[in-house]
Amino acid sequence: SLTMKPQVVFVLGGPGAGKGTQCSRIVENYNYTHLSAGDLLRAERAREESEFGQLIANYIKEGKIVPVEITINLLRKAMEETMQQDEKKFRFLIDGFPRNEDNLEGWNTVMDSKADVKFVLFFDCSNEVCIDRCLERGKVSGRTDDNRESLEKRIQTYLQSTRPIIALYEKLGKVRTVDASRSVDEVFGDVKAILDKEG
Ligand code: UP5
Ligand code: MG
Repeated sequence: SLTMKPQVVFVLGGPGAGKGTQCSRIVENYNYTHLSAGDLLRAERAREESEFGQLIANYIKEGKIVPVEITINLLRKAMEETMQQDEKKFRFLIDGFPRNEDNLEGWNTVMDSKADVKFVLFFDCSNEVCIDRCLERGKVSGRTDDNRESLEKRIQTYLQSTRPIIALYEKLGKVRTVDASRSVDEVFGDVKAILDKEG
């Protein structure tokens, strides 16, 4: 049978910018599968037999970016499983990846020939709003990195490593930017306009 080449939208933005929230809204309204690199890493961390559990735990707490070999395998497996279960599910939102040069190199090596990156959906949000949202969530999330110390590091990593990746895609004309500091509904209004236009 004919298998479609996976169509990918990278979803980027600072910690707490609303990537996961908006991806959930997209999935409710469009034919996309949401894959959060962070969620996949947290699930791998929780797996008893994982040889990477401790490494992932340390990286996440320190707000550092896990070596791409680990992340890319999780993403590739999740994409393959999704398409094996339903070949019509070939559109993916890849949330929180690629975050640095290592990530981008890993993607280009393993996935570039296997998938098309349509564009980058960039949730633009001030550091202050990002920090406030994560600290608020930290009261109930149980996430090991929703505390002030980890958040400082996550913001630093975002500014130093991830912004340059977004800038690189910007030069290629591939970034669609949304002001993510507004309400969930307002942000999603802009997201819808972008997706309706891009198809
Ligand atoms: N909220 C959301 N939208 C709102 C709005 N418009 N107005 C008011 N509140 C809003 O939202 C965060 C919080 O804000 C929630 O409480 C939400 O209700 C509220 P969410 O949608 O979860 O934001 P998101 O951008 O997804 O925030 P998240 O914390 O998931 O972002 P990070 O990028 O920091 O986390 P991620 O899970 O992607 O990565 C965590 C760590 O994993 C990284 O620091 C890194 O150590 C590791 N990692 C890698 O190493 N490699 C990867 O490829 C990916 C992750
Ligand atoms: Mg998230």
